[in-house]
Amino acid sequence: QHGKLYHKLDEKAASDYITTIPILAEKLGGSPADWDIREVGDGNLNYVYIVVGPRGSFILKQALPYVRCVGESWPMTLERAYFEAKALRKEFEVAPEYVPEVYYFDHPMAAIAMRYLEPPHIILRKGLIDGIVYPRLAEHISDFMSKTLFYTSLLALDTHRHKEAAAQSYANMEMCRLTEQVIFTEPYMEAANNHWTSPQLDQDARAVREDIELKVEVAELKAKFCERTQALVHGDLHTGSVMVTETSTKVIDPEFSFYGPMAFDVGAFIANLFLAFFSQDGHSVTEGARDNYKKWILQTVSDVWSLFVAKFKAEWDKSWDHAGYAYLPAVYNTPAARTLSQMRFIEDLFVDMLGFAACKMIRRIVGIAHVEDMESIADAAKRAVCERKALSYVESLPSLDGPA
Ligand code: ADP
Ligand code: SR1
Ligand code: MG
Ligand code: MG
Ligand code: MG
Repeated sequence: QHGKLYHKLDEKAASDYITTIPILAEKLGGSPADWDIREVGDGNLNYVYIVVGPRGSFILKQALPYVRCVGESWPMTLERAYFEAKALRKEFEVAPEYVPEVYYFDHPMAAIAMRYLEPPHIILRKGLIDGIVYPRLAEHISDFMSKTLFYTSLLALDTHRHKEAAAQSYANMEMCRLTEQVIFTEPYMEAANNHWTSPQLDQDARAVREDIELKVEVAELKAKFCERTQALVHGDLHTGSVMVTETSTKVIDPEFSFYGPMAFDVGAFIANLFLAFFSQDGHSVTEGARDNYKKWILQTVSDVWSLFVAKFKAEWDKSWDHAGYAYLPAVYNTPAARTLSQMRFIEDLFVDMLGFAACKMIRRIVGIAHVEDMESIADAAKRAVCERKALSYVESLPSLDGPA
């Protein structure tokens, strides 16, 4: 493509850069003096510019050769932008309603131009902190997950296409390695990156490091994360990777995408809903003011799972006679065989989903990267109470029954 060799953008450099890419300049219309460019990145890793011109707009996202929230001391591959663009395109192919369209990808610049999800779209996590109900969220996100996971798996693909796609995704190993480190390893040892609300949670963090049964389960989940090439997973599907309005749901930021266990995505999303739930008492202005909202979050957890199962099975039912190679129609040729196959598949997914959800909750309380749901509770004592409840709830997983 047209990009020069890598150079880091800022607002001015982004404007100069866009003038060299005709399809982007044309999308904006006018001339550089008419363009409004603003850096709005609030994620942990990258720079994100909103670019608006007289005719149109887009988002320009650029990876840096390091982890933004840590700095240059933690180098990180620019290739993450390539995997993000590739995953966005695949997700857009199978679930276009839920994904911003990619307009342009510049590999050497590690830069992606994509649809600007215009206001009133906001990051779901912020909406959850503000107590906003999203009536279509469970339906939409379960649709996104069922389609992206089903259509990239061996339930839909033949062995060659599945292996080829999986092999290509293996190269996103630096991002997978980061996840291994910050989700499956560091929270269970003394690590300089770890932090928690201290001194309130000192004992709780120690208990996590010393819980042998927990650590053995986490090792098993880590092995599944590293070894299971089941489907193209988003890889970072928390509530900061979803933008919403009352009627629209869009999934962004799949830079961690790889062929991994389907349960990793479902577990990530549900874990972040639980974190939102447990943070509510910290945001409640008067006691009980968020009680109805808490009920809605728990209902959404339950709906996400049950709608995901229903939608995933529906895709599978449509495909039996031109199925992927996992369950060939000649072998699974009776309703009984098909029903049992689906039941076993979903049971396995459920157990792994809860396990991954547990890991995701723990890492957000005692690991390197916390969530705004909790961090925005200014009173440390109040925050610690919310975080402790979330950590204790993890022990009652595996079961999706909401907290008493
Ligand atoms: P990171 O990889 O650093 O987490 P994200 O892709 O999550 O970056 O983007 C960071 C922020 O930029 C998001 O929280 C959101 O506010 C904004 N953003 C990203 N993509 C879009 C988009 N397509 N439309 C509107 N805003 C976006
Ligand atoms: C350095 S850890 C940064 C975290 O932010 C990303 O969004 C992922 O969740 C990653 O684990
Ligand atoms: Mg992000
Ligand atoms: Mg990201
Ligand atoms: Mg997480």
